[in-house]
Amino acid sequence: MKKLAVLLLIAVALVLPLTAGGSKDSSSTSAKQTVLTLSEVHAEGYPTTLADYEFARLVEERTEGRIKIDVYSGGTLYGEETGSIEALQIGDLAFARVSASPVASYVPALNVIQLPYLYRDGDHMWQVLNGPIGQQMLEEIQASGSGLVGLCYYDAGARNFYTKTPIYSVADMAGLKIRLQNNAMMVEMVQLLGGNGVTGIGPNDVYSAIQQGTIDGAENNWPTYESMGDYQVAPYFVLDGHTRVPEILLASEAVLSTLDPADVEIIKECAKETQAYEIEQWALREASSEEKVVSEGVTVTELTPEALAEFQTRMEPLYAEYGAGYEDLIAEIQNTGL
Ligand code: BDP
Repeated sequence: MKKLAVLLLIAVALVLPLTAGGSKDSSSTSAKQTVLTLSEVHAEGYPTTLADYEFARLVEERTEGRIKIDVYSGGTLYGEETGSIEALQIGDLAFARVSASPVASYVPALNVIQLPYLYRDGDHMWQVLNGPIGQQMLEEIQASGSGLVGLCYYDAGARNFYTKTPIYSVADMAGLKIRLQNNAMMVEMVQLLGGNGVTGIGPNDVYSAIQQGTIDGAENNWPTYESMGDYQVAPYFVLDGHTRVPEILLASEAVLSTLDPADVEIIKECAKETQAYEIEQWALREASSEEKVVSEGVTVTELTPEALAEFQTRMEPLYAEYGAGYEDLIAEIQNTGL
């Protein structure tokens, strides 16, 4: 009988998960394995989702199965990244792959690395992000006391406006309701262009918001425009390239603090290793998404140098406001690679 009771106890310990991070979260531990959750708004097969799975695979392998990460894609856990960020802060969620844009509401310094027209191109951005400035910014996420830990950056290309009517110049933006990520700086950006920024709509709901007329358009990169199907309801895509906003893989400080510090180091190492993989996947998908939407009839507008210059000069007040106190840093970013 005693033997049976011991066996039963072992079975219960193995099967019944205890909460990790002292919360009601999906993060759980058993005697053998800690199971953690990662939230992702993108669908299966999207570059960031592929990188999430690669991260999970590496962590499980390197911790010899002590840590397992379950990826929830397609926004099934949190359709809005702000929700996942808040869950990380209170330890209700272990990881979230998000855009740097909504993170800036919690770590304002992050606005500096996503100011409109800051980078000359993708290479310039990567030189900055993978150099001391970018790494310092990643550290700043935790140092700011946000409860968030920045693990690594991923590529998300350039963001462009897409609408139901064509845009050839700033004048065509007048009065347009444009969906934006939850970031006050971006709302002001659209205001400076004469439009109205709308926040609070998750990326998976942009299609129906355009279809229903709640908004006139949105802004994003080629893969999101294609993957979410938005090109079917807003078929004009203007190559204004207003921002390059990197993705960030975030962890919950509260959840990480429940793990063995050696495993936390492994987690950080694995995340960094997935960056090159995501960038590779990104390049492939950026090209194939563009090709797909163009073949399905999207009108791509290239701005004349004069029209583009006007988009850029309209951003001056944004630099004055959000760049205040960061003038040297902005100059250093601008001079990187020159
Ligand atoms: C995409 C990002 C995703 C954001 C989305 C958005 O990959 O993380 O949630 O934009 O606009 O490019 O909300």
